[in-house]
Amino acid sequence: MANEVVLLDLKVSPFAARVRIALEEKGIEYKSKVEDLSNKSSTLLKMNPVHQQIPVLIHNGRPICESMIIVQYIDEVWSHKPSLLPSDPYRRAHARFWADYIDKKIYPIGRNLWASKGELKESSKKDLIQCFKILEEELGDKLYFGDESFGYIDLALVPFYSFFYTFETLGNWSMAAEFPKLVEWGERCLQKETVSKSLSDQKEVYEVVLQIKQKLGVE
Ligand SMILES: N[C@@H](CCC(=O)N[C@@H](CS)C(=O)NCC(=O)O)C(=O)O
Repeated sequence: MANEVVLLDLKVSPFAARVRIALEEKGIEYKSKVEDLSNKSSTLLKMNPVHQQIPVLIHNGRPICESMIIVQYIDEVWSHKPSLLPSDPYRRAHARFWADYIDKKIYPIGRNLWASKGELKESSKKDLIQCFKILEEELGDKLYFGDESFGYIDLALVPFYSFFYTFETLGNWSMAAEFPKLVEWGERCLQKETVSKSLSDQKEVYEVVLQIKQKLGVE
């Protein structure tokens, strides 16, 4: 069977970045179709009618939606390459727990920090710092969240490394001073080509966030 792989994509999206990293980790050739979210394509609306969001992976014409579900699909279909999820059921559950924590906390709280002002911005700043404390503790002295090699939790979190400059600048704290282990971990992940070619530059993300803030009227 031919393997046609298309990704409905967007450079600065942390969710799309997860899928790009997974595809690179597995060495899969794919076609990236960049979406304009202010004018969504008919393909996006047809392939993800429920959420109408990117990323969508279209494998031989069939869509898979939601970034971490896509990553698991990639891991299962291209199983000849080293697995992103651990093989031990307990460690798999642990990896899924942390990916779920990142989804439930980092993006929504981080977005509240940069897309709001006043009380909500202040409370989001406190909440986000608390989340990073928890993640820094979970990482501890390990090289990667899973231990010795880059895996599922790292893949779920590392796209948010691109947002570190945005968070610290708009929240007025220093990631390197407060969370040195997370910053070192992010730099370590970036040494992998699969990661560096998939992530956006921190300043580029900041510029995009400033434009969105302007549109929302929360400069
Ligand atoms: N839970 C989704 C989140 C995807 C998401 O938020 N995508 C954003 C871009 S970063 C999007 O398509 N937004 C357009 C919209 O919501 O209309 C995932 O993990 O894939």
